[in-house]
Amino acid sequence: MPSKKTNLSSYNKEAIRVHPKAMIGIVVSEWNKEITEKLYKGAFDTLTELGVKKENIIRKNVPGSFELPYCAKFLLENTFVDAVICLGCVIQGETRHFEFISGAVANGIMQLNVNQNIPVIFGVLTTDTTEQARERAGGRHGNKGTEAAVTALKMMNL
Ligand code: DLZ
Repeated sequence: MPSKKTNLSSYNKEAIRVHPKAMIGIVVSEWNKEITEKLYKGAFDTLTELGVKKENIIRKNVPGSFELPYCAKFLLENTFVDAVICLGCVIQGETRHFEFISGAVANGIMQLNVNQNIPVIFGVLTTDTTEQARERAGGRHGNKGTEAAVTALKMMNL
């Protein structure tokens, strides 16, 4: 059971089943690219390690996290993905962009989940500082891209 102390970055491989034809979409925000590329690597490596074929992973880039729900919807409507993982990083700045963007993307992804039948995973870091984001993109707090990948596979198994 994941908690504040044990997160999904450490997972039980045996407990996760992957269909050989599983197809996953990953949408990556280009804003804070240093972080989101690490999230992507975490997600991609985890999916392939657990049995998803490289050629069955569709990557799409978007300019910022705000655009993640649109692109997730695009993949749901135009491809045969079994899950979509949205990866982004919103860092608190001097303006109120932070609240608007993180609220909108969380809400947009939640709406996709309740309105259709394919899981869309929220892999968006919302941090006060770049350092906090680094710690969650392969640093001492694990990699939230890995966690998003494990979550996608678990949701596909429901
Ligand atoms: C504009 C903006 C700002 C200020 N900060 C971030 C951020 O920290 N993380 C992120 O993913 N995107 C940011 N953006 C860009 C918006 O997500 C969006 O791409 C633009 O507002 C255009 O719609």
